Formats: sequence, C-alpha cells, structure tokens
Amino acid sequence: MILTLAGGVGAARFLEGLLQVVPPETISAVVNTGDDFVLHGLHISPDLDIVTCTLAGLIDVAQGWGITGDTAECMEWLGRLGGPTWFKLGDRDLALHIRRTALLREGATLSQVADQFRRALGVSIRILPMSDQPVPTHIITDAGEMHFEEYFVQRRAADAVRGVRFVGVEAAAPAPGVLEGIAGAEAILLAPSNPIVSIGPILALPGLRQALRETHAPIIAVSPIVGGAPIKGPAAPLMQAAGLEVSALGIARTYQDFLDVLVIDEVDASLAPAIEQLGVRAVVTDTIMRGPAEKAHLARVALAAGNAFAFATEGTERTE
Ligand code: FO1
Repeated sequence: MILTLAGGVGAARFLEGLLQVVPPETISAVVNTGDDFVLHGLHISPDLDIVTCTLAGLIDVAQGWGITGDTAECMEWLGRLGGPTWFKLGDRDLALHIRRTALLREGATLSQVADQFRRALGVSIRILPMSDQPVPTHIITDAGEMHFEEYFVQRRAADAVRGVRFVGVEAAAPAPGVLEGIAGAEAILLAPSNPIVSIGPILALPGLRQALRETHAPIIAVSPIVGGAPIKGPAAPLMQAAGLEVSALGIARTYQDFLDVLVIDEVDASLAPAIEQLGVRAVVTDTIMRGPAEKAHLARVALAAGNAFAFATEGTERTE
C-alpha cells in the first residue's frame, strides 16, 4: 500500500498522477483537515473535498476547488439575506457540506463521511482525514489570530504572519488507519503541498512524526517550492514566519528528521548537494504538473526513488 500525506490542490494533482502508475486500491491518502471550518452552520472540509472531487473528475480544474460547471444561485440568495459571501460555495458544492453536517450530527465520524463520499462519487483510493477530531489551523497575524480560510480567502493573505497554531492538536488523535498505514506502507509519499498549513497539521498530530521515524517504508517528498516560490498558495509568508528558507532546501530541513528522499525541480538542481548534506537523497526532475503525462511522470519518479532508496539501504535503520 502506498500512503500519501496530502493537502489540497497540489496534492490532488499529484494523486491523479499516482493513479496512472499504481492500482487505485493500493493508494491511501491522509488528508489535511486544518482548513475545515463552520460557515452558514455547515461543516466545510476544503482539502477533503478538493482531493475527492479532483479524483472523481468533478473539480473545477481552473480553480482547483469547487465543482465543475457549478452554479451560485444559493450563494446569491445567501448574500441577499445578509449571509457571508466571501467563501464561494456553489450549489452542488453546498450539497457536500449539507450532507456532511447532517451525517456528523447523526453521530458519524469524519472518516466515515469521507469514505461514504469518495465511494458515492466513484473514487477508488482510500481517503482518510488526518483526524476525526477538529484541529483548525489558525494564523497569528498583526491583525490578530484568525482561521486559515479567513486569513487566506477573506483577507487575501494580506496580513503579516507572526505564527501558526493547530488548535486542539494535543487532544486530537490520528484518524483510524493512519498510524497503521504509516507502519505498514510499502512507501510513503508527501505530496507537493504547503509544508506549514497542509502537511504541518498532519505532522503535528500526537505520535505521527514518531511513526514516520519508525516505519520501514521509504519516505519521499515532492518539493512544493520551485525556484524559491510555491506553484500556488501562501507557502512563502508561512515558511518565512516559521524561520524557514523558502526553497527546496527549506523543505528538506522541515522534514529531515524522517525524510529519505526529496524530489526537486530541475531549476533547483544546484541545491542537491546541500540537501544531501542533511542526510536526505535529492532526486532532480521536472516537477511541474502541466498535464496528465507530467503528473504520471512525477509519481513514477517519486516511487522509483523510494524503491531505489529501500533497495540501497536494506536492513539499515534510519539515522535519527
Ligand atoms: N479558495 C479561494 O481562494 N476562494 C474561495 O472562495 C474558495 C472557496 C472554496 C470552496 C470549497 C472548497 O472546497 C475550497 C474553496 N477554496 C476557495 C479553496 C480553499 O480556500 C483552499 O485552497 C484550500 O483550503 C487550501 O488547500
């Protein structure tokens, strides 16, 4: 089984590549729920929905989120009635949040909801929330502390970032199957997602980082930073606030206590020696996922790097 740690848009695209390379039934995705929040009284899970709807072929490809061809009649009426309209929820998208909220209220866990939704939408990989307990990501800014989506969408990432807080993470547990998946995986892939607010919440869960250090599976990350910047999203100010260099080397430093291989883009080839000095193998390739062929190529390179690492280090333990 191939286990992937996933955020939103970049991770969903990487998983589309992985699906072309290995049988879907052998893939499990552990998805960030730090972006989850309640709006209009509904439980919204942006990254779970982005991954599920992308793999179902239902995503609005240009945006990377929302349902393709969706309409906004309800949003318009919500506005007319004085409701918040800053987070664009299409009419079909709203069905996900209405149904999720009802199931959770009836006592279902987020894991059960995520599994029901991916099966209903015809997705063959296993989709696991990182936790069944809420761990909202808050951004601490000069204008105060706020939920990630308020910072990123409502305020357009305009506030200076002073820090990040995963609220309640100490009291949360990895969702059922997550720690077992890490222990038993043939390979663990970190998708090209934001290291602070997409992969970070997953790593912050009790026991998660320890499990990554202890597993025999090779752990391969794809750098979300290319040429000193993320392809999409607010990784730069968030990494800077965390004191991390906004580069593939900064990514290697973030994960170096458990990472075996980092796949970096050709434009960052000169960083390979410095990455390898951290004890992380660097694999250089074209990491830009322009289309299906490039997505499959990236997944193939990541898996091959893992196999090569596992073969080369058979029987040796991971250095602390
Ligand atoms: N991102 C935006 O920048 N603006 C939006 O209005 C917006 C709505 C939205 C609705 C559903 C959903 O699943 C995601 C949505 N996103 C929107 C994406 C989201 O803010 C982030 O991209 C992810 O949370 C980060 O991975």
